[in-house]
Amino acid sequence: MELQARILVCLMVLFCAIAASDVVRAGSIGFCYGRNADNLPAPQVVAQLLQKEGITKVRIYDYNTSVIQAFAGTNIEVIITIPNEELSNFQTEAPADQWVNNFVAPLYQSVRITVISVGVEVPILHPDSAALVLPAMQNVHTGLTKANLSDQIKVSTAHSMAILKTSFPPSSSTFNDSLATTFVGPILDFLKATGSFYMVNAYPYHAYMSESDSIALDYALFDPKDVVVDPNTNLSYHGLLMAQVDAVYFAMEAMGHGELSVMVSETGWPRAGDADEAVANVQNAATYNNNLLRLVLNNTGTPHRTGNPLDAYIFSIFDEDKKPGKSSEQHWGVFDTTGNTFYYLDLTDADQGNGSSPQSFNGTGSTWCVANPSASNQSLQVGLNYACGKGNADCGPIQRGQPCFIPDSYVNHASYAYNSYYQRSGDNPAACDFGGTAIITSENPSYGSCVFPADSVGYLASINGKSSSWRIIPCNIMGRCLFLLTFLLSML
Ligand SMILES: *[C@@H]1O[C@H](CO)[C@@H](O)[C@H](O)[C@H]1NC(C)=O
Ligand SMILES: *[C@@H]1O[C@H](CO)[C@@H](O)[C@H](O)[C@H]1NC(C)=O
Ligand SMILES: *[C@@H]1O[C@H](CO)[C@@H](O)[C@H](O)[C@H]1NC(C)=O
Ligand SMILES: *[C@@H]1O[C@H](CO)[C@@H](O)[C@H](O)[C@H]1NC(C)=O
Ligand SMILES: *[C@@H]1O[C@H](CO)[C@@H](O)[C@H](O)[C@H]1NC(C)=O
Ligand SMILES: *[C@@H]1O[C@H](CO)[C@@H](O)[C@H](O)[C@H]1NC(C)=O
Ligand SMILES: *[C@@H]1O[C@H](CO)[C@@H](O)[C@H](O)[C@H]1NC(C)=O
Ligand SMILES: CC(=O)N[C@H]1CO[C@H](CO)[C@@H](O)[C@@H]1O
Repeated sequence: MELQARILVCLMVLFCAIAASDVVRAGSIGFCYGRNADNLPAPQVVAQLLQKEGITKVRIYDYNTSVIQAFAGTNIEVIITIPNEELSNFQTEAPADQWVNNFVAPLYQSVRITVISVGVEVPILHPDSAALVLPAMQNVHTGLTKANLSDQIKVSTAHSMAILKTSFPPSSSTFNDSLATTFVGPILDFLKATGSFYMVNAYPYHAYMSESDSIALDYALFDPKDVVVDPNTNLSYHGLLMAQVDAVYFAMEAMGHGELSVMVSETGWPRAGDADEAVANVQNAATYNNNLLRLVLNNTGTPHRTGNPLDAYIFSIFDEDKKPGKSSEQHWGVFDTTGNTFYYLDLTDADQGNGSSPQSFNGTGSTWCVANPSASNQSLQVGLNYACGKGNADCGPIQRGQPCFIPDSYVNHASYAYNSYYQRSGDNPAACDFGGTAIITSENPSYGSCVFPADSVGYLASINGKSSSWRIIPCNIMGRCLFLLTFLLSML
């Protein structure tokens, strides 16, 4: 081949790689982290759990510092919330600026905060506060703009499906008349002007429970055999959730806002309930959430917006024993408090939307050695004693008052000490054992100002090559590139 031709082919390959990584964005899955419970693991442990599972998005319902800080130094994107009761504190610019400057901006240096949800389902849950939502959104956005953070952090607010007057057929859906022009319209204008998106909490479970005579359970659970056709558009819906999301799209279009995207900020299925909630069971929860994962990660969008990646957050990481209401309300959890799922859940590619994976975190190929969170305290104490004693690990940062002392737990302190020992041994895997209480990870365990040292090239990376972050390039893009390449080669 001529040199020029070779260069051309190389450029072509490069172009295809870049095009693929730019164009392709599959839908992504996040998890809601409800904490209305008295038995949950520490936020730090939860952050480790999500990283271990390859979950890169989380939504919390307040702006609790210690919870947010637990995600520092991870690749997990965090949606934080200004709770409904606090909207009145954000009605003028000064306090919103202050909140952004004193709270959001410092945390943003180490935590990937991506969205601030200003209130949750306000017009339905607290109709009297509806007028507080937009001013608070505007003031927070203004504060972010002044702090140069408005590109990185979007402001939105989550609505329930109850804000729609009708939702079927999706194509005839509209917003509640009494809220449409006064409440929804100005918010949609704001979302458009600020490059944000619409958040909807959509629950086929609730729809089914209130209309079980007209909604088939299989349809609510995404059974492909159960198809519902919108008579106006002839679009086929395999799954009620997709019809709900399209209902929101159509309602927004009716308001002149066809350009906005919808994020499913909550969905899921309870795994247990009262006697009259028999469909709240493990099998249905597993079916719903696995189908949801598959559909969202498959990048098929909704029938009305095919190819428009749909991001969805599964409610919830854990059961919440303090949540009021029927028994189902306390059983939305996917993970038990030891970090195991209650049922099989296929989280493979859960991080696909971002193109990064736990193995490729930060792209450096570094590895760290940390304590296994399921090891007993007693055995961690033994390992800790060895590492900090004979092992000569650097245990200064885990002393009281030092950056890695908090969280004050065996698992955290052992992690730091184990990693120090492991790094000093030159990433020798044999040095990450400690009686089986240690594990090698490619996820940087650093948080806040607690930095876990690492070498630039790790052992795991070099043995299994998992350090690169190539994502799967879907056939259509790959096919297009192969075609171009073949075409190019045929010209040589
Ligand atoms: C923040 O969350 C942590 C962990 O759930 C909890 O212990 C603490 O009380 C919370 N702080 C506030 C101010 O709510
Ligand atoms: C925001 O960016 C502008 C222009 O780059 C700069 O002058 C200003 O100091 C920045 N403000 C803050 C709070 O970082
Ligand atoms: C519309 O919203 C108003 C105010 O929140 C509420 O009173 C009314 O019941 C809603 N209408 C429908 C049809 O949901
Ligand atoms: C839907 O399908 C029916 C039957 O095939 C057809 O008559 C009708 O024109 C179609 N409507 C649209 C909007 O495509
Ligand atoms: C993804 O979508 C395509 C097209 O609808 C379908 O053929 C394929 O089976 C889906 N894959 C998965 C894993 O669901
Ligand atoms: C990746 O991790 C290494 C090792 O901890 C660190 O030095 C580097 O700054 C990190 N890079 C990014 C982009 O976070
Ligand atoms: C282990 O120690 C931590 C504090 O480091 C404590 O919170 C936890 O309850 C202990 N676990 C057991 C099983 O004793
Ligand atoms: C789609 C998506 O969320 N992409 C993000 C993945 O993570 C990188 C940083 O690692 C962000 O820049 C992308 O926006």
